Amino acid sequence: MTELAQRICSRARELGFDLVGLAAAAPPPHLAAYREWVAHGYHGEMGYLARPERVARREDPCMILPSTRSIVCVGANYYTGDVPAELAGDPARGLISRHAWGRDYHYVLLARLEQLADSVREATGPVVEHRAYVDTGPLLERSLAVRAGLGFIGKNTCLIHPRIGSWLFLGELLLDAELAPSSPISDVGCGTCQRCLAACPTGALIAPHILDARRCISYLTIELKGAIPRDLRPLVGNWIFGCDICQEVCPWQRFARQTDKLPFCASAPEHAAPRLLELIGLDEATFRQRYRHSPIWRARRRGLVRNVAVALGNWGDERAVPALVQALFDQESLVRGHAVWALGRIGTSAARAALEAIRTREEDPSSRREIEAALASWE
Ligand code: B12
Ligand code: SF4
Ligand code: SF4
Repeated sequence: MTELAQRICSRARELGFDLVGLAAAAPPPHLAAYREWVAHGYHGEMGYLARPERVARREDPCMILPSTRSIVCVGANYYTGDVPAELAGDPARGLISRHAWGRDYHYVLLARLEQLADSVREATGPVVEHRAYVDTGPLLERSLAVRAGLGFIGKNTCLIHPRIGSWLFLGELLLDAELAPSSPISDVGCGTCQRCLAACPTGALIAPHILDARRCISYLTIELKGAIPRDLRPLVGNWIFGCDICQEVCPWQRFARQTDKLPFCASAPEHAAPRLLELIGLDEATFRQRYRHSPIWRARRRGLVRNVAVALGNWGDERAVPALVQALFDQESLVRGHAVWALGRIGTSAARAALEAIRTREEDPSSRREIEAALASWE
């Protein structure tokens, strides 16, 4: 390894990255799989993944920064422990996936990558150009991470490191410096295991290494802006932001080491598994104050409360009825429609009376359809 490469790797570790590797600025190895995935429409409403200019950039990182000669790939362990069992098993609580327990990783890790770029510039002079990305850039991050020796892609589609597992955020630094590439990890993989495919509640892992995002709870609770398809709502359970099931069941996770890196820790167990009844009435100001610096910000208040309504319907307990009845008057029709569904699922006479009462008052066509569907299910 050259002196510069060594310096980059040790500085990346100093900055708190758990994994670092170097990749050549060549098209990533899984391009054909990506193109096929998009062609099948598995990206759903994440239209940016299919836009031709964005696909072209994924095909060749030099389309982003023409002078790119190397890519520094990093991984940050975000495993900060588990929700206490009594909270995790309580259907009156919502589950938030581990990646969203702490501060928004995009900002935390981008700042570290910029510091890494500063160190490169100190070593090489100010001429080196760079671009830093975490998640949102037009890069095939898992594929590049494989090339840089950070791990292998499991059948759950996640990048798994054989000694750390997959609770990892990925990031990249595109550099116009020539660095000898790292070697990919070989001879490890899933073998005959299929646990993640069997465990996925919605059947989103339609085949090994292929995820139909339109069925994935992570997509439904974070990326989807409109209504969650009715047939999938019962399968979402009490996940209210993201989903960790296909990683929790993975045998490689036995190697996960708990990180003490504060940015990714939940401020309290309550944050990782909040009471649903405390969230259904969440107002805009509280949402902003509580989630501004969290990944949960992405769902907006309307998305999060929509998810909470679905989880309450899946809880199915009559104690949820009064709060759901209040949600029938939420300013967002999206929330009202999902509260209707939840009341229909709980199905008590009080729930039915509330729906009868708003039947003629609801003006939004989609919420009206939800009411008719809920009432019809009783007839
Ligand atoms: C869109 C997206 C999603 C979508 C779609 C996910 C998917 N699997 O396609 C949704 C919203 C569902 C999602 C969910 C999650 N995401 Co996401 N997501 C992305 C994003 C922005 C693009 C991914 C993408 O291009 N998907 C299209 C598919 C085709 O590509 P891929 O996921 O890279 O999958 C590769 C393999 O499937 C492989 N492949 C295909 N066929 C075959 C066959 C064989 C034999 C092999 C070996 C490989 C292989 O080729 C693909 C191309 O690299 C990336 C960031 C980025 N820019 O890459 C983050 C990213 C993948 N997500 C991340 C995270 C943390 C998550 C969640 C864990 C969050 C959560 N808990 O809810 C879940 C995990 C769910 C899962 N099992 O993937 C991390 C993954 C870290 C890791 N260890 O893998 C990333 C890298 C963000 C980051 N910078 O940290 N995500
Ligand atoms: S994140 Fe959840 S819903 Fe998505 S593929 Fe994994 S287990 Fe299935
Ligand atoms: S659960 Fe099994 S099949 Fe799925 S990613 Fe882990 S090792 Fe691979």
